Amino acid sequence: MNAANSDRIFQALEKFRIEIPSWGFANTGTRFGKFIQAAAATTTEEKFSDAGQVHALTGACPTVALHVLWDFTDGIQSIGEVQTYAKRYGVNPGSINPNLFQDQEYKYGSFGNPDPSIRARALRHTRDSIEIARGLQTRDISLWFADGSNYPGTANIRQRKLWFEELLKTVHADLSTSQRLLVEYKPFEPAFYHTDIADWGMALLLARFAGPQAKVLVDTGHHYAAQNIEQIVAWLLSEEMLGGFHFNDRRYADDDLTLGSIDPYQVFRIFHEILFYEWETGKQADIAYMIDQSHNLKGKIEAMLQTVCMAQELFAKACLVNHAELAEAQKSCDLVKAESFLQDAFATDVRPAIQEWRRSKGVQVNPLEAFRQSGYLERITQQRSARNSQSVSSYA
Ligand code: RM4
Ligand code: MN
Ligand code: MN
Repeated sequence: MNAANSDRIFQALEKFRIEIPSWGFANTGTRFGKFIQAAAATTTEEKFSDAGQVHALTGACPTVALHVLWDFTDGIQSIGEVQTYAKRYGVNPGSINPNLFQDQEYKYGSFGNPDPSIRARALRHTRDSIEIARGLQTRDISLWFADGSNYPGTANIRQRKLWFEELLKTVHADLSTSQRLLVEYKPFEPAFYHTDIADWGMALLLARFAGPQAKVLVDTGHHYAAQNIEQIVAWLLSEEMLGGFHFNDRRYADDDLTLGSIDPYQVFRIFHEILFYEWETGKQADIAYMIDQSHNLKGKIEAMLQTVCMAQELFAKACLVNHAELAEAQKSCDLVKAESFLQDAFATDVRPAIQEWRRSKGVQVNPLEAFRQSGYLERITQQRSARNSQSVSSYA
């Protein structure tokens, strides 16, 4: 690789930070049961400890996304505790994720629930979440709604849209100037007939309605199989409405598989659209890169390290596209040439340059290998296995 290219990779990696989710270290499962792992984290402190490991080994994950119900057992009162863990384990709180789907009350929805007292409860919880984010001085409140219905005719779709508009506007008014609301969409699951925020267009309309600090969050797993995700990304960039990503890969639906395990070229194309936008406009896209993966079978910390390394690799590949030449080829409709700029960048082995960057940062050249050598996994397995073995895996 020539010096110019390794320079580009250095610069790209310098600004590339990716947030890891606290829930990625906990036991998770499918609707048929959970597979318990002896080393899984069950407390907020353990999640911070594991996230701290990922950051220490990669130097690329300084923040951890938190789920209000799962990580703030005493709500707002837990802020101090979370701050202690952040300091202790060297990783800061990141996006705050309200939980509007787990409580029994939300069986028929949260913001879209026909019962005004349940909508009020959902509003209260979202406001508390904004308060928590403010207390922790974190910027993004990330909203995902399970709201929807399972059978035709059972929900007033238009009315629910109005309730969403009203409540999103109300919570937007609560934001401090530095905070943002991220609105996530998902076509189905847990609702199997209609989902209130099913796609990027609905999320975009609602975010616009809510106010200027609301943006769209693209979870890569939340699309129909044939959808062109990078086009959605390009449109959201063009509208200045792309707030962040939840990265994961999928084969069928919202599978939460490891990023790039099925289709790395797609992630590359997404990064390419972002970098091309930045080159063309001279603006820095203000995007929160986050991972949203729950690994049922793989070791959780290993899978997270694998994901971060893959994200860095694909981002580094995307930064090798020569934008000026690509723009020329596009203008003159030189199709093969234009396409080959992407293909050549994607085919480049960027790993040696990434290793150089890691060396220069004083982090592990091979984070996964270093983790295996570190003894951390053996230690937490010993500490946590007794508690985890008591975990319930069956839903019966
Ligand atoms: C959803 C979505 C959300 C996540 C929940 C637990 O599928 O991806 O971002 O918070 O799962
Ligand atoms: Mn998500
Ligand atoms: Mn999901």
